[in-house]
Amino acid sequence: MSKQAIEILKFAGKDGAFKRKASQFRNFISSEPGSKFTPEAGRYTVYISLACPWACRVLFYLNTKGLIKDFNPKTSSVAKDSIIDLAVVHWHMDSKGWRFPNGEDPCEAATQDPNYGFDRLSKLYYKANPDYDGRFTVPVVWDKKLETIVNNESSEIIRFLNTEFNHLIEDPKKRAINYYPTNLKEKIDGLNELTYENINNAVYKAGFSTSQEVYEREVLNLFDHLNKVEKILKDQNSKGEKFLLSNELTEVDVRLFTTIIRFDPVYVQHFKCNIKDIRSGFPYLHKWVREIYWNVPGAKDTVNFDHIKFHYTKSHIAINPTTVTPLGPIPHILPLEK
Ligand SMILES: N[C@@H](CCC(=O)N[C@@H](CS)C(=O)NCC(=O)O)C(=O)O
Repeated sequence: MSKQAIEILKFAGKDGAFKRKASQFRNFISSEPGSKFTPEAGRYTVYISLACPWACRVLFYLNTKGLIKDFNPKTSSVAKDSIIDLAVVHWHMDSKGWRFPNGEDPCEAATQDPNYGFDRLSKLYYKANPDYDGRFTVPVVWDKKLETIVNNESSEIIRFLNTEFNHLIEDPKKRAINYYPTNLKEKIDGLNELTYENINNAVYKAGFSTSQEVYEREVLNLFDHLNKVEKILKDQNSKGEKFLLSNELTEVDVRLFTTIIRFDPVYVQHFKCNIKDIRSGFPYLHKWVREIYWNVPGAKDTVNFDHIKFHYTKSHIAINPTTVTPLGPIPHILPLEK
């Protein structure tokens, strides 16, 4: 079997449809009595890829809530007294998964593994569980004290980052940020359900499908739901509210943002999600994504278009065997006022 065929089979099942496996480490950091993983400054390292929309949800929380301090987007360094440490993998993912840069293959904005100097993320998974049999995905929350993975599921990680470290955050404005306020919980959960399957994961389902029929079904469903979100944002706009559920950013905005910011630069061409693009086809989504990118303090630095574009186009060799990365769109995101 050719290398390309194997690469495709990794993602798509026999019916040509992409199926995402469930994450396996599902513990919570909590200050509740009896908790195994308590919130402590300097105890945890978060491993991410700047390319990955799931991992960048977590980076968004770390940076906007001040859990990492003085984040430098060019090097990914953070201040030594940050509450949580950060590790960033190379944008290139090969058949053995994510890896760290080395002398022969440097990578701007990637870091070394700060805990063990591992060359690959897989080694961290095996350190936590020698019998691990899942994929070596980012994000990962690593506990330095118990030397294990706390959680590798972004939707859960962002929940405990939202509340459990607040007492350690110095800046009162950042401490007060609450992306999952009690009065909106139900609405957030409801909208998450719609956006996860039909937008966040749908771009992958369209892009990794190996059958025309599955692709068409998925891409049409995706655009159907982009239209629904566009309508929500239009209604919000007429009420003078900037975001999906209120005038304040919530979890549902952050979860959708990391997908929509990748849409025009990558998903349109690489995942064939090209019925329309965001900038010319969805005025309200376009306004919303730029509002977050340009105006939410700390948001812009969580977006690295080089990592995003290089990762998808040079790692998925089944989709792009030449590994040539398209230059456009230029610019990757338009200014706010256009
Ligand atoms: N459900 C997980 C999904 C994470 C995920 O699929 N991450 C991808 C990167 S975008 C990954 O690390 N893939 C590595 C692989 O499949 O080998 C989450 O939201 O945390």
